[in-house]
Amino acid sequence: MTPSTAPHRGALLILNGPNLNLLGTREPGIYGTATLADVEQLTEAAAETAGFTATCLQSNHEGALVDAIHAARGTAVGIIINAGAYTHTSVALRDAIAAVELPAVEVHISNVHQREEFRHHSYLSAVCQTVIVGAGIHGYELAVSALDKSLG
Ligand code: DHK
Repeated sequence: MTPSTAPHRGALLILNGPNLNLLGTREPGIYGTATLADVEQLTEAAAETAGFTATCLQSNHEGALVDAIHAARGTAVGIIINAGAYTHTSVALRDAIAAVELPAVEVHISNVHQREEFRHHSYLSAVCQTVIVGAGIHGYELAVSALDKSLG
């Protein structure tokens, strides 16, 4: 029988940080009305189409995000991360991404460069292969596409 999906290329870890559990009701003028479940569904679908599986995790806790990145080593082939506000504060997340040596894509739903000055700097960008901002939740699909290409 012909397989109905692309060959399995491994797992992508999809990480969402603080306050992203509130998507759908949180500042909809900035973040839109889609929920975290919607984001995870569309990312899983994009991953599956590209031949990956997706493991989704959201946490409001920095250490839980660090632990998830550590656990990705050996279990995932790439990481997509919207670290929320930790993007602008967390050396720990930056060091975790660097430590596991997996290709990572940083996503922000909003265009952080059009927003407050404190959102313009990211501790993560320098250790991520790709940065996607301002594409709304479509940014997560673009992130899958970026990993699809780079992982060959
Ligand atoms: C999400 C957040 O929670 C903010 O703290 C970031 C990002 C922007 C986003 O656009 O997805 O500054």
